[in-house]
Formats: sequence, C-alpha cells, structure tokens
Amino acid sequence: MYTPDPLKIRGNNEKHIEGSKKEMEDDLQQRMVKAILEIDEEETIRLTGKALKEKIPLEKIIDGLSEGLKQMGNLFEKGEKFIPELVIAAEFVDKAFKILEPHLSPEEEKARGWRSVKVVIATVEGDIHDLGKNLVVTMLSAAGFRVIDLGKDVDAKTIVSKVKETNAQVVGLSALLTTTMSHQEEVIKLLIEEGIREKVKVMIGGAPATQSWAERIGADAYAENAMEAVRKLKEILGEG
Ligand code: B12
Repeated sequence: MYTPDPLKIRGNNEKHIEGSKKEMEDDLQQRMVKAILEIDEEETIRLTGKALKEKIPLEKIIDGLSEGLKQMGNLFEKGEKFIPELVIAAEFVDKAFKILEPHLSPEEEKARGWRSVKVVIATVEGDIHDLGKNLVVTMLSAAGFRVIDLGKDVDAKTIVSKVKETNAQVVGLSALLTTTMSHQEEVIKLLIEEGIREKVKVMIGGAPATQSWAERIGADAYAENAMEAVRKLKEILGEG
C-alpha cells in the first residue's frame, strides 16, 4: 500500500508556496515598471503600498522601482522618452521610496555599534542625480551610521573640508554621469593632498561606477546598490 511521505509532501508544498511567492514578487515588479513607464504616479504609489502590505521584501520593491527608472533612462537614450517625463517619473518614484523609509528602521542592538561612525556623503560636482544617493543615506542611517548628507552637485573642496570638520571616518561619493565620475577621483586626490587619505575610507557608487573603476581611482569600496553599500561598509570597517 502506498503511504505518502509527509516530508516529501511538505517539501513540495513549500516549493509551491515559494514558487508562487516569487511569481507574485516578479509580477509586482513588472507592474511597477509598467506603471513608471506609463508615468502613472497613482498606480506606482498604490503598488508600493500593496507590496508593503503583502510583505514583499523591501529589496524587491526597491529593485522594481529602480528598474522602472532604469528603463525610462534607456528609452530616453533612444529618444522615446523625454526630460519632462524623466523628471515626473523621478519625482513620484522618490515619493514611493519615501513610503518605504519608515520600514527601514534600525535593529537597535546591531545599529548601536555603528553610531560612532560618521559618513559624509554627496553626489559629486555637476551631477544632480540624488535618488540613488538618498537611498544609500536611508539604508546607512537605518543600519545605525551617522550620515552627514551634503546633497547633490557638491564640489571636491566642500566634501573634503566637511570630512575634516566632522572627523568623518567614511566618505560616500555618488556619480550618475560618465562626465562627472571623474570627480570621484578628484575627491580622493584632494584627500591625499590634504594628508587625510589614510584616515578615511572612500566608498563610491552610481550607475557608471564599477569595481574596476573603484580600484583604478583608489577607492576602498564600490557598491552596486544601497543594501550592498551597508554590507560593504561594514566589511571595510572590519565586520564580516
Ligand atoms: C531619474 C534620472 C534623472 C533625473 C534625476 C532626478 C534626481 N533627483 O535624481 C533627472 C530628470 C533630473 C535627470 C537629469 C539628467 N540625466 Co538622468 N537619469 C535618470 C535615470 C532615468 C534614473 C536614475 C535613478 O534615479 N535611478 C534609480 C536609483 C535608485 O538608482 P541609482 O541612481 O543607480 O542608485 C543606486 C546605485 O547606483 C547605488 N548608488 C548610487 N549612489 C551611490 C553612492 C554610494 C556611495 C554608493 C555606495 C552606492 C550608490 O545605490 C543606489 C540605490 O540602490 C538614469 C538612468 C539610469 N540607468 O540610471 C538617467 C541617466 C543617469 N541620466 C542621464 C542623462 C544624460 C541626464 C541629463 C544629462 C539629461 C539632459 N540632457 O539634461 C541630466 C543631467 C543633469 C545633471 N547635471 O546631473 C544618462 C547618463 C548617461 C551617461 N552616460 O552619463 C542616464 C544613464 C540616462 C540614459 N540612459 O541616457 N536624470
């Protein structure tokens, strides 16, 4: 007589549940991308709320929203979308990111250990892209770091003098344009000139930045996204 193996049954069910959860996440991400490309603010905000309600991991929600903007950028490059659309989409995606912020609250115990680490962060000179940098600020703050956000379009001198003034142990530099990423290198050169390069860790990011660019300019770390920024920073500061 056939006796069903309870373990097997549970395994299959779990797989099924896991599978359908993944489908739900993928579907939601696709709908987010579609809403952003259609410049549909209401739908984007609604989907963000729905994703939170359904306990979709924050990382997935952020990925969905970021992917939407990325595809907007690709269409802009092809001449199929225009600056006003890019501006509007960027504004309402920022609103959606803000909805997520309260859910990124620090795990007090773990966060406490990082309170003494000050991070000066900025988008470099000539560059007004700040959504990604703002996400990094949110995630680093949530992880417990004391973040001093200088905003966007910030020149190397201002960044370095803020590092000196605050005795920050870390500098985060964001650049979204191939024409502005050279300013990440400029900041590192200025830190050397001022004799404080050894005292600070430099972490860089932004769409055109890569690990090899980080190595070329002598940065201590590169992170592809805000979650990785937290992981990498802890790593270079000696945890993990
Ligand atoms: C939104 C957007 C805009 C908005 C910016 C609004 C804002 N407040 O930020 C507006 C409309 C203003 C804009 C303007 C322009 N843009 Co624009 N923009 C974009 C777009 C579509 C999305 C960027 C974005 O916000 N992504 C979502 C966020 C969450 O992702 P992210 O920025 O990559 O950040 C993540 C990581 O990179 C990383 N990260 C980011 N910063 C940091 C920092 C540190 C320290 C670390 C560790 C990690 C890290 O973590 C973040 C979070 O996960 C990109 C397309 C793209 N593929 O990136 C084009 C894009 C960057 N823009 C582009 C261009 C050309 C411009 C303009 C020159 C257009 C023009 N002709 O005027 C201007 C530039 C103005 C200026 N001087 O800066 C080009 C750049 C091309 C190039 N090779 O340089 C892109 C790639 C579009 C394209 N394909 O052509 N843009």
